[in-house]
Amino acid sequence: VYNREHTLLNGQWEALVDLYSRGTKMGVYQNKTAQSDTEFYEYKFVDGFGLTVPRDWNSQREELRYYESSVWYKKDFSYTLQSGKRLFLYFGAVNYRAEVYLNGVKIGSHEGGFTPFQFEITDKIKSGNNFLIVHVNNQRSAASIPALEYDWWNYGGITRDVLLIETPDYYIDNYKIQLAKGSLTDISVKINLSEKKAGIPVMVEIPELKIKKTVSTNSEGQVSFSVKTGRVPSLQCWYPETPKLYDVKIATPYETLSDNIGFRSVSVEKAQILLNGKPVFLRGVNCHEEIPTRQGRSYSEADALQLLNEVKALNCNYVRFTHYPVDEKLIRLAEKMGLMIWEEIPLWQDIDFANKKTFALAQKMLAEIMHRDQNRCGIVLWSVANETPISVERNEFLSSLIQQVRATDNTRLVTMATDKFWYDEASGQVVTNDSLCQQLDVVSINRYFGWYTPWKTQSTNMKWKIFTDKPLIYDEFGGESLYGVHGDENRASSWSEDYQARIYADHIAMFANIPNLCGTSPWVLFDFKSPYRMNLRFQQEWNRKGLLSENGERKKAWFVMKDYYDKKKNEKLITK
Ligand code: GCB
Repeated sequence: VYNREHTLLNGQWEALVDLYSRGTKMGVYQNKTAQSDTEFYEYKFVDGFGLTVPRDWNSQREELRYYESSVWYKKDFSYTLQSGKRLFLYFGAVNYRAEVYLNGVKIGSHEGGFTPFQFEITDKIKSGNNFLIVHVNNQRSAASIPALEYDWWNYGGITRDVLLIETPDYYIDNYKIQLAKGSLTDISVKINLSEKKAGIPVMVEIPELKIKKTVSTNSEGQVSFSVKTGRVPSLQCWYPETPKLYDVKIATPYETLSDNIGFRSVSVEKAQILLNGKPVFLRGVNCHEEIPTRQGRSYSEADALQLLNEVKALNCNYVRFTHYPVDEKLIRLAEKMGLMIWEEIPLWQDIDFANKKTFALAQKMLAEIMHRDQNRCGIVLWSVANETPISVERNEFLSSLIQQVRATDNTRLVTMATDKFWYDEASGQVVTNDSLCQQLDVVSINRYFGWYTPWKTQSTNMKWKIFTDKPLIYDEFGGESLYGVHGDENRASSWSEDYQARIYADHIAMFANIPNLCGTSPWVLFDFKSPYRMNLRFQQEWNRKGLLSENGERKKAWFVMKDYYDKKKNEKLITK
């Protein structure tokens, strides 16, 4: 959407805090003012008393820090839509529920705090002044995704950009331009126009590759073809070290769009992950979409840069964005900076897996994010869940999502994070009972030895033979420390940098025992806000597992991990 003709509706919006969510009953969306002597309204938006969009409300006003309920947002804007044009209202994300009203009339609603949504408003926009009202509610519920409890802050509000997008009457509805599966030279192009009309010429051009091809739509309004890239100039695949993006143009007689698209292939061969056909080790880190110093959601380009600079400083070639889809700005910047990306929907731990509505919601979230990021070559892994408890319902639910990923996108890998494995003292082996992993391309495991799970033996004695026919990512490990605290490296309750660093050293020593290890991502880049963390001496509502403190100071464990990645980077990977 950012490459289309658009107007940002960001900035100051008026806002009403509605603790009991009475506003719908009261008709707040109509924004009425008294017209007669007997009339009155018990709500009124006032200019100057508002909230900034995009941004969570918690970090904007002290009294909203713990707020979990409704806020009504209002924006006045003036617009004149030329005849023959169509207009869409697009939200990057609203956490968690949104009901949208234009000029007093409901135009739609959306559930899910981290994915984009849009409504066509061509017939609803007035020439001149308009008012937009959004009812946002971030109350947690058992049937939601995520559900009632999760280890991060429930930042509410219109947290990402709001755009008005103007298109011609007959517009490019979708384009997917990526390397064809299994090829390092052929680019597959799939384009849909907004209506089912045959014979409309669609041109695709990649000037740097001297590619220019025009194909007419079929009766479905689609074009689908693949182009061979020539030898001169030859296609330069996207690599973390050389994250090449090409300028791509798509044109119909009615509009021209352009995007920066990179081309790479990611696949699995036996127990290895291959990037452009070559084995790759994912040197990653887990990253929440939070700016710790502000205690708020990241929302701007500058925020994205701040987070990703720290990912790069650790010598990473990969980032796991946890536990929800992040802003498109972060994804685009990560790709530009040469980071492979794990993207995940927030099916975190206890989800109502037996609930059909929850399942439909998960399907929709997955579809929304896979659609938004279909052209982002940086994304190599789609994750369907994190640490969910095993049950028949969970297995059916997640298995369907795994199939959905495969049916939508066969050019990336599917995974999920599981913590259902443990060390068996009798056999000296690490074992698992999570059979769902058989369905994945990549098995990803989370286990906090030395923190939640005390070591039962020296880390180097532990034998690993888990799904040895598949690549394995050690996806979460670590422990807590408060920056600046030094103490006993053998005592968890010292909360010391020394104890945390020891956990890292022990894990790194153990990694040599995992034959199918293809990547690691410590938990977590920065200390982050979490209601789970009530130790007032060391935590004060901060999860202290950061390699960096909330102020960006490097803890001892950061240096241990950096040293590991420096060595890993120079290691030659041989095709097994
Ligand atoms: C986990 C979760 C992550 C938590 C982390 C912790 O296993 O996946 O969301 O924040 O542990 O710190 O407990």
